[in-house]
Amino acid sequence: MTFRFVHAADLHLDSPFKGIRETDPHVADVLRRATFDAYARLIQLCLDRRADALLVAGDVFDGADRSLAAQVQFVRGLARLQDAGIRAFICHGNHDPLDGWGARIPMPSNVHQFGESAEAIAVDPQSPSGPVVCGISYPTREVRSSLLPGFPTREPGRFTIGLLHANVDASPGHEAYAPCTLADLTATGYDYWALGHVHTRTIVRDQAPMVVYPGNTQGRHPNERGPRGVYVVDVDEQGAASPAFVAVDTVRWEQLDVQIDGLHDDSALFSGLEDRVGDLLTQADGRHVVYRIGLQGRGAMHESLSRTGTIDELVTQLNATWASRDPFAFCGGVVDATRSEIDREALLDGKDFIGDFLALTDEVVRDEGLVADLRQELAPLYENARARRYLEGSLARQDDVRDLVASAEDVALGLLVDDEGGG
Ligand SMILES: [Mn+2]
Repeated sequence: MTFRFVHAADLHLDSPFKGIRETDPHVADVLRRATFDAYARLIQLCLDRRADALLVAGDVFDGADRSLAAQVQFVRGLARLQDAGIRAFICHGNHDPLDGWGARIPMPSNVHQFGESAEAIAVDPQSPSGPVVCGISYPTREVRSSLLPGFPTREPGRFTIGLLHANVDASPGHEAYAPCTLADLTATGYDYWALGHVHTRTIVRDQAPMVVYPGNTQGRHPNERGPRGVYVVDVDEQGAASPAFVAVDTVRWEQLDVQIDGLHDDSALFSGLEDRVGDLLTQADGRHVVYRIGLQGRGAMHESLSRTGTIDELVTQLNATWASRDPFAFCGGVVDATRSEIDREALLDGKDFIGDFLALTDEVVRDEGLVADLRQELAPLYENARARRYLEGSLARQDDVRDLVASAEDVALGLLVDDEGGG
């Protein structure tokens, strides 16, 4: 027996894009189509790889009031699979529960849509020992208990896939819908759990039963960065081979973090950014890129960036160069977290609180006795199991204490200077 399936989830068709401050028409058009284009690539992948089945683990649509355009395009893609003799198995999740269906468009006969009771469906009805897909759909948006108890028991000798939209082991950052644990999934004895819901691809368990989130097919906001796609899985008598990731996204979200320390003029910052944007495009494998810039650090550039209009100007210039290319790189926003430069020597000479504070830290690190005292005082903290989790390094050497004092001075100085109106 050989069997190849494509595992996808969280298509979120017709999803609006969040976190873009302004958008030019060309970029807006690509973004509007992005979830559909990713879906088209997914269908083409199934055809090119001659898959036996496509599995979609929920959140096909973005909203319960799914758009007609999304439904029509979804069915159209499935019909292309039907023409090639490829089966499709779909379950619905919290974004597209069964009670949210608006227009009911008939599905092609190659498609099995799971209902609100779990059931086992043979991939090939003619083959009594072939692979089986067991799945269930959310009847309604809020499913707060595990859906696993309703799943059929595994038929011996048949490769069995579970298809489910669920939060395993309370994955943070995702609603606790259909919560279950990895142990629960393992206990079913299935061969592969094709999951959806967590948007970042994760192989939770890499041996039978494999437990896999493919992530969404298209990133939709600044926190869904990097390549997005699906897994292709080959199965033979030995079981499933390692899932192979294939990107199907059309637009990639990226983050450019830039330190302004040591930069002295706008043109140095700008040309540095130009280079980084070029790199982003080179690394994006032919995809469009939407990126945000995070400006950090302390330096002379802070004053210039704080002037009204400077950052808008920067974005305008970058987009003038890169946003009209094909593929484009579009700057969707800038977060300026820069701070003003600190002249420690000048502050140390000051006859104020900051000057006294710096003189004190200098005194502490010079005095072996004070360093030893401090080390003794801090030792219990470093031995405390809970505090340990938040502490880096150790206090094994006297110099570790000096490093700690230097870091503390840095933090305190930043707060003190900014508090006094320095930026
Ligand atoms: Mn989702």
